[in-house]
Amino acid sequence: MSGKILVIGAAGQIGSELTSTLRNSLGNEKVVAADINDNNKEVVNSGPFEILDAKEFSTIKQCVDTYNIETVYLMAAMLSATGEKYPEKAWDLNMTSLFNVLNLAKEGVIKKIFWPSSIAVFGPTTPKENTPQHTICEPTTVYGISKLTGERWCEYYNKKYNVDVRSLRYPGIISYKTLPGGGTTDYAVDIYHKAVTDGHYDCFLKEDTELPMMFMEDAINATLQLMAAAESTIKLRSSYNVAAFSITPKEVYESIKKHIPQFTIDYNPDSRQQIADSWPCSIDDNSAQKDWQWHSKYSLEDTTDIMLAQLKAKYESTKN
Ligand code: AKB
Repeated sequence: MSGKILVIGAAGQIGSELTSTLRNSLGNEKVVAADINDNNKEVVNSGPFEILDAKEFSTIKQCVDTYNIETVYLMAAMLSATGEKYPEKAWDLNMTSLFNVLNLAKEGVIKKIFWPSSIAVFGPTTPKENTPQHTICEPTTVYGISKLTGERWCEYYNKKYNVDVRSLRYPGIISYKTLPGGGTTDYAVDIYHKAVTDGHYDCFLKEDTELPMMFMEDAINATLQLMAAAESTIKLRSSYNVAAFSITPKEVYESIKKHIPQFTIDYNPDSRQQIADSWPCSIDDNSAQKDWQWHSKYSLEDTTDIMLAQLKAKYESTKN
């Protein structure tokens, strides 16, 4: 990667860790972070930062011109649960931002795009176990509809205009640095925080709701591996299935209990249960394995070890 990189949505759960990993490997000045707010001080203070609304084409274009940007990671999106509260806003943000960067690439202003899709492209009619790369996709959330539509546009821009756009269907991502916001899989992050701070968690999904998840480091590695792969190896220009492990809230609870025996949990499912019930339990990521040698490294037990150690240290340090 020679040219500069712009991460849009750099203050978010995945965007913030992507920004710091890219800055650590390429140098801070090579990675421009942008977000609608400047709340994430680590991102704001560790390199170039711009306030930017991903819906505004002219603002993105100005930023790309100013910094001579070659590659854009578009991480801004409204996730599944918030999207159901604000369907039109979710559609507007998720689609307008994608067209903005696709059109910059079509015009030759930028060379390469990463855009995240999600397991939300699947729906209740999709086979639930080991969900194949190519299968029935009838999503029932606005977020899922926007991601599936986005996938079709990515493929279209690649085939028609030769745009180098690459994408992954992320499962739920578990991380300790930046909180996720507005997703259905957020419980799998919240539960670790509450285990450390309160010793009790009220879970918004049923105990046996099985969903595909991944530790953040695997998600970042998958993203960077896909972006570094030779163009000829990228056979799918819609979006690749990627998987690590599948878990229920009860299994996460039990893995935490091995470290914190007094930890308790209650299950009070809310509207997010319906969304979770429409998604797959497990994902077949054979195409990613075959095309660009993807393999996950972290299991649930690895994730629990790291999450609890990091969060204990974080909450300890804020006490002092
Ligand atoms: C969500 O829960 O909405 C996201 C996702 C699976 O894309 N984390």
